[in-house]
Formats: sequence, structure tokens, C-alpha cells
Amino acid sequence: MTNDNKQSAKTVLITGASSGFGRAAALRLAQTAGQIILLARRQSRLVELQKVIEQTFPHVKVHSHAMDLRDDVAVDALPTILPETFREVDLLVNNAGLALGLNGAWECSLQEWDDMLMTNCRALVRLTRRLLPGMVERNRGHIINLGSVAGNWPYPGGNVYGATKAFVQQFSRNLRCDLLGKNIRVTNIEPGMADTEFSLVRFSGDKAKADKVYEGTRALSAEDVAETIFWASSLPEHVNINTLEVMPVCQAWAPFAVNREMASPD
Ligand code: NDP
Ligand code: 8X3
Repeated sequence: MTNDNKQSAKTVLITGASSGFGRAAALRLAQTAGQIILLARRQSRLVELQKVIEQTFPHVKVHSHAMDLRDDVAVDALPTILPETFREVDLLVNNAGLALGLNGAWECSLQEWDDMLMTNCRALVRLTRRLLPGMVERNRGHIINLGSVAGNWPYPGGNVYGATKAFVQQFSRNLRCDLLGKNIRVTNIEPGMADTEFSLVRFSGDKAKADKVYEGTRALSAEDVAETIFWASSLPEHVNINTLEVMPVCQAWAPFAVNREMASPD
């Protein structure tokens, strides 16, 4: 299988483009895209990235759109308020997402659980639902979702975050079923430990705690994950990568956890 850049998406929408995978994916996809829509809440970051892309890839048209994906009204309005030349999205990268906290389920903040559900699940399906009819009408498109190894493998404190990513995985597969017979691809990319702002967000800005996650490791970089997004999107149109689980070499699965203080008295 060789990459065929002629098949690459023309108009790309990337959520969570202000940081990490989203930013790196925008820079990587700009090498072949015609138009790129950058979406996240932090406008100044998007504007800075837009300038970098425009300077580095003068052929690419960039539109920055600052919004909170938890806002249903803003998500619903998006397809009709984009500048006309950006409306026919060929590649949707549903990347925006977050983990909040690493506590046991009995002591987690319900607000944080809601925020993860709203961003990682509700916003992702809503935006997909809004853009999908156009893809179906044009019989062309690719949706790349950012799942996680946390959607496949449980770990302590992963409670709702992992569950949101399991949702994303099954949503991706079910989309494939619904789209059978249409020329639309769906891919779920499932990275392991990657050094972005992810842990800083998870630990509410506590940099020492976030740095500890990556201490002594060679974690995935944002660019490593961006490369997988680019690769999946640049394969010939008849090739669908369903799921792609990617870990750094320094990461593997834990053994089963066994508590040895619960033996019966006799
Ligand atoms: P970052 O924290 O670096 O980036 C997250 C992005 O999501 C930011 O651009 C942020 O932008 C955006 N975002 C978050 N909430 C919202 C919102 N309500 N509305 C709009 N944009 C939002 O993390 P990563 O790049 O690492 O994560 C990207 C995706 O990959 C996430 O879905 C994450 O769960 C997943 N992932 C991460 C892994 C890791 O170890 N890093 C591993 C596996 C999966 P802003 O704050 O400006 O709105
Ligand atoms: C992020 C990877 O292992 O921190 O999705 O949950 S992990």
C-alpha cells in the first residue's frame, strides 16, 4: 500500500487544534490539504497556528474558529456559519477531549465527569451528526476520532475518562456499519501515553504532577500521533483503517491486580 497524496482530504476540520495532537495534525495535514478549519476555545493559540500554517504553506487557506464544543447551539450552527468555501468538510478530525482527575470513582467530582462526557462524547457525536449529511450527499469523506488505550484497557482512576473513549470506539465502529455502501471512511486512533498538555489539564494545571507522568519515559509525541492521523487519511480511498492502537515502546499492560488482604478467616 502506498500513500497517494492525490486522495488526501481537501477541506479538513480539526477540533482541539490549539494544542497537542490537534496542533501537530494541522501542521502535518497542511502539507496536502487545501483548506483547514482550526477549532478550539483558545483563540490566540488558533490565530498563532493559523499564521504559522499560512507562512509555511501559502497554498493552504486557514479558518480559525474559537468555540466551546460543549455549547450545543454553537455546534449546531457551525456548518452554516463557516465561510462558504470551508463548508464542504472532507476530513473531520474529532480530536478535542480531556481527562479530569485520577481519583477513585467514589470521590470524583460529578462536574468533572460531566465535562468529560460533554466534550469527549456529546460534542463529538453532535458535530459528527451535523457534518455527516454533507459527506453523505457528496459521497465523500473521512472521520477520524481520537480514542485512547484507556477505552480498551481499564486502570485505576480511569473510570469515566476510559468509558468516554470506549464510547468513541464503539461509535466509530457503528458509524462504519451505517455508512456501508457510501464512500466515507471512519477511523478510531487510540494512542497510549503521549506528552502533550493532557496531563496538565488532568491535574488542573499542576505542572510537577503532570511532569511526573512522563518522567524517565520516552512517551509518544504529538507529532507521532499526527503522523498516524496523516497516514490513515492519506491511504487510497478504498482503504479504511478501523482502529489503530499506538503505544510508546516504554509502555505495556499491567499484570492483574490482586489484593492479598482479603483472605477468608478460616
Ligand atoms: P491537549 O490537552 O494538548 O489538547 C486538547 C485539545 O482539546 C486542546 O486543543 C483543547 O483546546 C481542546 N478542547 C478541550 N476541551 C474543549 C472544548 N470544550 N471545546 C473546544 N476544544 C476543547 O491534549 P492531547 O492533544 O493529548 O489530546 C487530544 C485528544 O487525544 C483528546 O481527545 C485526548 O483524550 C486524546 N488522547 C490523549 C492522549 C495523551 O496521552 N496525550 C492519549 C490518548 C488519547 P482549548 O483548551 O483551547 O479549548
Ligand atoms: C490518554 C492515555 O493512559 O493516560 O488517553 O489514559 S492514558
